Amino acid sequence: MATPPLRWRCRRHTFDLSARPLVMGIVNVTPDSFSDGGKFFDPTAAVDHALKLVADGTDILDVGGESTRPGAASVPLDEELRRVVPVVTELAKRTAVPISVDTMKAEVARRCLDAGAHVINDVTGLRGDPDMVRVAVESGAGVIVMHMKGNPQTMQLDPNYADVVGEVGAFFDERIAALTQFGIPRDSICLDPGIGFGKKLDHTLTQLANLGAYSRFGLPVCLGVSRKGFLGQITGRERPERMPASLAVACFAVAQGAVHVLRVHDVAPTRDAVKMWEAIQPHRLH
Ligand code: 8Y4
Repeated sequence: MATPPLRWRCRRHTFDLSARPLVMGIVNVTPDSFSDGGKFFDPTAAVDHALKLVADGTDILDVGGESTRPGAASVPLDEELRRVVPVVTELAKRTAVPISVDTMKAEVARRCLDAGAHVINDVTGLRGDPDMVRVAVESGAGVIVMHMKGNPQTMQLDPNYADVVGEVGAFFDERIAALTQFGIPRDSICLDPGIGFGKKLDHTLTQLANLGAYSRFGLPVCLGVSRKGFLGQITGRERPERMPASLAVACFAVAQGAVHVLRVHDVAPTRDAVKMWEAIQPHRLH
């Protein structure tokens, strides 16, 4: 059966997701990742890292200034703006690669879109800030609608589901209906099962084994597994040693044919894996 074309509209850029999955490279702009050690945040290191990801073949840069790790403290608006806006501004001048902004704050999204960003990656699924939907509508930005049970402070306390895939699918149904009603074009929406966001190991493995369940929406699906805790639970490895497991899971997801955007730290190996999948895929017999 021929698969229909799949496109993702993000302002002046439209991604073609029929041919191969996109690689989204993670650019963390937090003091623990890049800092001059003083009062003033130095965007140079973050920009240099992002440009390295561009050289490695990233299709999108996901710039974030607020750690969303379980239990992480929230970052005040002025501090988040001070971290990400200079980085997005500089990147928009120095690369044509589309930029995504990982934020829960409408004002951060708006300022980054003004600086040239294309995508809002909001881990609350645009439920966190009441102004976020308006920012998305007015800008025409692509939006990543991620599932999270609870909030970053509470999500890993004791998440429970009767049917995790069914509940996340119902969440997508509700969000797509609400967002399109408010004027966000359907073809600008990308869905994300939110790996590790209010899920125990069993929930994560169930989602990863059944990603095809989210294909019924006919929308792109983004997956973020890179270096996450569940990989450590299975392999016993700490974060710096989780690249091979991250890559393996990304490949298993892509091979299911149900993932279109891979959010990763390690762009170069992921890009190689995608190239290999792209070479093999057309040789499938009917
Ligand atoms: C090392 C450092 C290991 C950080 C794990 C982490 C997703 C996301 C995050 C995701 C989308 C993270 C912002 C969690 N995860 N956005 N953001 N999908 N769309 N933790 O899965 O990477 S932050």
